[in-house]
Amino acid sequence: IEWQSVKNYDDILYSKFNGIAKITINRPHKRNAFRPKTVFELYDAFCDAREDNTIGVILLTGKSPHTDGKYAFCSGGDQSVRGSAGYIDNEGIPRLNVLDLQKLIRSLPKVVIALVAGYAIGGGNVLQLMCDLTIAADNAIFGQTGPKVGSFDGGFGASYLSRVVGQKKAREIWFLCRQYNAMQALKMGLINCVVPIEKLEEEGIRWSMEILEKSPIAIRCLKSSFNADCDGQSGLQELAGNTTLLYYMTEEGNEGKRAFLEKRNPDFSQYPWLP
Ligand code: 2NE
Repeated sequence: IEWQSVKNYDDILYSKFNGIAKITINRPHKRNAFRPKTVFELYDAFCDAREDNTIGVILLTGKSPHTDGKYAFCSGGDQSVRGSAGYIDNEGIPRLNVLDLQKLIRSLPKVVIALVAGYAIGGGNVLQLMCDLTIAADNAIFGQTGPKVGSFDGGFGASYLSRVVGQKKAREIWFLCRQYNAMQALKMGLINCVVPIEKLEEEGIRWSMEILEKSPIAIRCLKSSFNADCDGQSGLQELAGNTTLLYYMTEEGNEGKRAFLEKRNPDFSQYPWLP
């Protein structure tokens, strides 16, 4: 695969190839923990991939291994910049901007696949959870640490996690703060499959290519339908946005617009009231 770099960032790498965007958290010395800047850069890259209509699948991964040989997808919020009201950016402003990133990954109408090698811990586990699919290497380790380090994610990190692995398991994960290996994560339904570490990206590309053969509108409607089941009014907004999109693509919808612009009454008589 000849990945084409799209833009230079400080904390992430961003490249594209044949309908696939790859976003890599690039702070291996911190096990790919994110600071506010990392999250702003991730947000920017995800927006670019959302807006690019040649891109159908986005891979999210972490730069690994570090020079000590250890792998990480992401170890959550960078505790060394955590202040009294959030993670402090260069201007001294406390932020929890990863919550905006979670919402973006959830709602963008393309498939996001996490490729997890090594640690997906704390906010890093929540990030992989937010992705539509997760492919893990056999060395992957998952877990939450919030109650140990004075934090928690009571949003998607609790509610969606419990939809994915069930209430009992989600409570276990948060209350005990244990680490789970790839096979345990697979068994609890937290991830989709486990592959040897050297096959991780190859498998991600294989899944992406299979998805890219499918109908873009069917995939986007399915993603918003899955979201609507859990996401209340914002889930319904996404789903309904797709019905409006499809309506705009019809002759019937265009008759309304044309009539307005031509300053005449619309004529919908030729369009049936389907059963
Ligand atoms: C990930 C884990 C288990 C890896 O352990 P190990 O033994 O392989 O590595 P080590 O030595 O702990 O880490 C290597 C270097 O990375 C830094 C460490 O401080 C260390 O730095 P040096 O001593 O070499 O200078 N590092 C690792 N994770 C970091 C982090 N999150 N922030 C800053 N520096 C980090 C082990 O490293 C670990 O348990 N990490 C902490 C995991 C954690 O508690 N994350 C935050 C959870 S809270 C959160 O993410 C969150 C939330 O709850 C709600 C909203 C938003 C975020």
